[in-house]
Amino acid sequence: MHDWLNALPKAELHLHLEGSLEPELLFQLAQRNGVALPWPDIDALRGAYDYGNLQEFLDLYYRGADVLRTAQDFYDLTWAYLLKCREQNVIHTEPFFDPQTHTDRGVPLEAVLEGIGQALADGRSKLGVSSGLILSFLRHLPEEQAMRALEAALPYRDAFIAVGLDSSEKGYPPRLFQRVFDRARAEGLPAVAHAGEEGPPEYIWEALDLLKVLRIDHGVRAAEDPRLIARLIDEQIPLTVCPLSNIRLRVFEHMRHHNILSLLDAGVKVTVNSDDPAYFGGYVNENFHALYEHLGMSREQAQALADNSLDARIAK
Ligand code: ES4
Ligand code: ZN
Repeated sequence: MHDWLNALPKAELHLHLEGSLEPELLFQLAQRNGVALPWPDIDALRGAYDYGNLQEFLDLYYRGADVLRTAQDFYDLTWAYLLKCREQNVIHTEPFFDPQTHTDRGVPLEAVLEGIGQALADGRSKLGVSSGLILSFLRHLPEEQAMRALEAALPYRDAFIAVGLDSSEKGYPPRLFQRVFDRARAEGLPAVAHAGEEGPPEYIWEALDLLKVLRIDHGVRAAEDPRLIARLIDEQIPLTVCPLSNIRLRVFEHMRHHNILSLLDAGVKVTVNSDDPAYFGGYVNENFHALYEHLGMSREQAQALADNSLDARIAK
C-alpha cells in the first residue's frame, strides 16, 4: 500500500516554504551567514520539536527562518523541497511564503522572490514539477503591515498566483484583513486563508464571506457546524488538510481521531498536505501513510484525495 500511495500523482496545496527548512540545511545556512543559533547542534534542535499548540511551534519556526538571508538561501530551501516533490510524485505545488517574516528582518523582498522564483522555474524545467507561489500575510501583525507587504509585492505581480493568511489564529479573525484582501482581489489575485485550525467555525465563515477565499487552509473545525459543512459540500470548497501537523499541534489527540476521511465520505473536497514538513515529521506521502495506518484509508479514498488535490489547484 505504501508503494501504491507513493506512486499516486498528487498536488500539494498547503506548504510553507519556511517550514520545509530541514535542520541540516538550517545549520548549514547559519554557518554560511554567521548566524548564532540557540541550539548547540542538530539533535538539540530536533529535541525542541515538541509543541503544546500552534504558538509554541510558530515561535520556533520564526527563529529557524532567521538563517534565511540571501537569494541563494531561498533558492537552496525551495530546491530541496522541489526534490522531495519529485521523489514523492507531487507533480504540482502551490507553496506559501511569508514576506513579512523576511522584510521585517531587513532581507530585501527582491532576494526572497529571486531565490524562490529561480528554484520554481528550475523545478518546472529540470524536475517537471509545476507550481504557483502564494504570498501569505501574517495575521498576528496589524492589517496596515499586510497592506504594505502587498503594495511592496505588486511590482512583482507575476511572481505569485494568490494571497494567503497565516500565523497565530486565535484572536486574529479574518474580518481584520478584509481591506487588504479587497485590494488583492482588485489586482486580480485569488485568495486562500488559514481558518478553523485552532480557531472556531466562525472564522471559516468570515474567510469565505469577507475575504472571498477559493480554498480554506486546514478547516477541520468546520465539522462543529453542520450548516457550514453543508455549504462546503454544496459549493465544493476545497480544504487543504494537514494531518501530521494537526497531531503535532494537538488539534486532534491522536491520528485515529482525525476527521479527514469522515469529511471526505460526507462529500467535502478535502486534500492531504504537509504544512511544515521539516517541523512535523513528514512530507505528503508520510501524511498519506499515516491515514492508511491509523484510519484504515482505502485505495478509493486515497485516489479521491489525490484527485481532489489536482482539481483544487489555482494554477492549472
Ligand atoms: C503555520 Cl501550521 C501553521 N498555521 C498557521 N500559520 C502557519 N505558518 C506556518 N505554519
Ligand atoms: Zn499552514
